[in-house]
Amino acid sequence: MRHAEMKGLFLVVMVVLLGGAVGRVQAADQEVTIKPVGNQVRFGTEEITAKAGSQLKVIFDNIATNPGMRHNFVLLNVGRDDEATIGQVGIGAVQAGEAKDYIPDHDAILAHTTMADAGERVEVEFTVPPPGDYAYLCSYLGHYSMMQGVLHSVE
Ligand SMILES: [Cu+2]
Repeated sequence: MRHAEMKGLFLVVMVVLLGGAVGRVQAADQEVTIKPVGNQVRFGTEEITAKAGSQLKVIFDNIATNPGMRHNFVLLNVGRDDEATIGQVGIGAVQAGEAKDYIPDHDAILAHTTMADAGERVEVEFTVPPPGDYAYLCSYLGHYSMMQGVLHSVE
C-alpha cells in the first residue's frame, strides 16, 4: 500500500471511530442497582452516595416473585425527615393511579422510574442534585411509608 493510500485509510478509520463515539449516548458516571428485599415492601439498598452534578443511573431490579409486589424508584428533593411532603407524594400517587403510573404531579419529584412488575427491571438516569440528603421511595399503593431510602449527594 502506498503512503497516500495508508493516509486515506487512516482517515476513514478515524471518521468511523469518531462518528461512533458521537452517536453513542454518554455513559453514566455511576450506576447503582437496587432490589427489593424478596417479596417485602422494602428496598434492599436504603442508602446511595453519589457526587453532586454527576450522572447517576439507578437500575431497579424487581426480584419479587409475588405479582402484587410492584415497585418503582422515586427521588424527592426533600430529606426523609420531611414526612409531610413524603406523605403528599405517597397519597398523591394512589390518586394518580395506574393511568399515571403512580406518579403524582408534585414539585418534590426530581426523578423516577416507571413501575416495575415482579421480575422486571427499570432504570432512570439523572443529574445528582446539589450536596445534601434526598429521600427516595416506592410510590406503589401505600408502599411509601415502608419503602424508603436516602441519596447522599456529596461534593
Ligand atoms: Cu413498592
